[in-house]
Amino acid sequence: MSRILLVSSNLTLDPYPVYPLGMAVVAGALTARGHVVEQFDFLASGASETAFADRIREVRPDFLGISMRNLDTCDSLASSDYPAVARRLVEVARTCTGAPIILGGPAFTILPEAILAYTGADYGIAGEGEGAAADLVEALAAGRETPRILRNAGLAGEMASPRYDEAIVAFYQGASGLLNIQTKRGCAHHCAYCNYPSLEGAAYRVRDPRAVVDDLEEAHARFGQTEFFIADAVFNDEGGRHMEVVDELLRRALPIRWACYMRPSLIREADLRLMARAGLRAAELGTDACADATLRALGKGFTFDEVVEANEAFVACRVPCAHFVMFGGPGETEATFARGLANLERLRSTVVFAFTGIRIFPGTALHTLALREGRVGPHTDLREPVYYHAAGVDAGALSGRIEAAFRGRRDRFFPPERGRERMTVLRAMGFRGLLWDSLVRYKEPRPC
Ligand code: B12
Repeated sequence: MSRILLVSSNLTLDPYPVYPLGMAVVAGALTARGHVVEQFDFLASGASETAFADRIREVRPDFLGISMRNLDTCDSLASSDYPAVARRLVEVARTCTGAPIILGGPAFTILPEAILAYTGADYGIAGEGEGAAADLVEALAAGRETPRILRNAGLAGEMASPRYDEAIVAFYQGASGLLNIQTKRGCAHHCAYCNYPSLEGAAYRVRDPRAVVDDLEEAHARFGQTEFFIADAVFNDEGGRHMEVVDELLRRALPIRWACYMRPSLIREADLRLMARAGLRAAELGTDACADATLRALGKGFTFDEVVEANEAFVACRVPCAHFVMFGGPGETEATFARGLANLERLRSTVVFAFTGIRIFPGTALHTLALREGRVGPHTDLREPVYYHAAGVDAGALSGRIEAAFRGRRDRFFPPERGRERMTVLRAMGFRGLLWDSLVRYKEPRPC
């Protein structure tokens, strides 16, 4: 049995502070293997290095695990460097403990070698942390030789339940009002820019819906939590397994509400009505591009007509939805751009968040394209964000035209900075949760 201190290094406030679910899940798994686990959230501590050092001295861990969620905000118009935060935490930790430092989390998984070298930590687990974290600490405690980077290609057993930490929950209840949960892992789609399949696997693996709802029920009973985000890469899978979670929620009739990510295709109104009855409060749609040609270039596998259809289904059920779109990616031309802006006008009673350029992640089709087009070389350090901007469209001019098209609309956000400002104002006014959903208003009440 080892003493382990897990630390969430995530300081991102956009679009709101997000409960450190990865850390909670690893804590759950390590505890289930008999280890003593404490959790520390750097953001909740007010980013206090002193509080961090004090906690290390108090816990006196045998191992220190640092969870790294974000590399940056994936916004080509802003700059942020979160690995620098992890690197600083490693430096501080070295002054007060000799415990081996283990990294994990999606940001680490995307660039394991570069991040391990940059931060100066001892070990890292790329991929899912449940079994791998326990295997690593047990191997090290037994004095066994272990590679510095472990690549966990997939879980053999059940995904662990998160071990929500009471003090950390209290912080996020105040900061965002949301807790999160996963019902499944994996993404079976092949979007050109996306790294989800390499983070979670390319096939869906579902949790037992009863276990998922047990977790929600427990969080409600322990903390009075009523608002959740389902952090699945895509909640609506083609096989319909998400409806098993919905059925279980309906059966238990918990007084909770939830939001999730959805793919804007194959969204049936009847299913949406059931979801709404089961507590669906809003959905974020991975629309990604606004014209059929750019949707095709991103490998999305649906057309803009299907996006409009999905949007109408949300309107019919009076469930707010938001579309996230990126301009200036592969295949963007003057014609697709004009078509894209016109297409957005077809989306009523919804919110649109627009970005320009697409961050290039290793191992994606976009990376292959960028290599072929000579935009990056085989040795380009992708820790420094590199954005793909379509050749032949002037990124600056594009931004100006999106801004002009969105001017005066409170339900359209560009540049992303504008959304941040508006959300900050809403938070200061006391609103909690997703916030953008408060911008969608329907004249009639929900039909379900
Ligand atoms: C759901 C989600 C969101 C939701 C979150 C809602 C909520 N309330 O939870 C929303 C829409 C708000 C969101 C926002 C953002 N997101 Co997001 N999000 C995700 C998504 C799909 C799932 C994250 C999740 O919770 N997974 C479930 C947990 C259990 O998994 P996990 O954290 O990976 O943890 C596992 C392992 O990593 C590992 N592990 C984790 N910690 C540790 C620690 C140790 C020591 C060890 C050994 C292992 C380990 O074990 C865990 C269990 O297996 C991921 C993509 C993905 N498929 O992973 C992107 C992702 C995390 N997001 C990303 C980004 C960039 C953002 C934003 C900055 C975007 C923006 N501009 O707004 C913001 C930042 C929000 C914030 N404040 O941090 C990036 C981060 C990497 C990067 N590129 O920088 C990802 C990976 C997507 C991507 N395109 O690359 N996001």
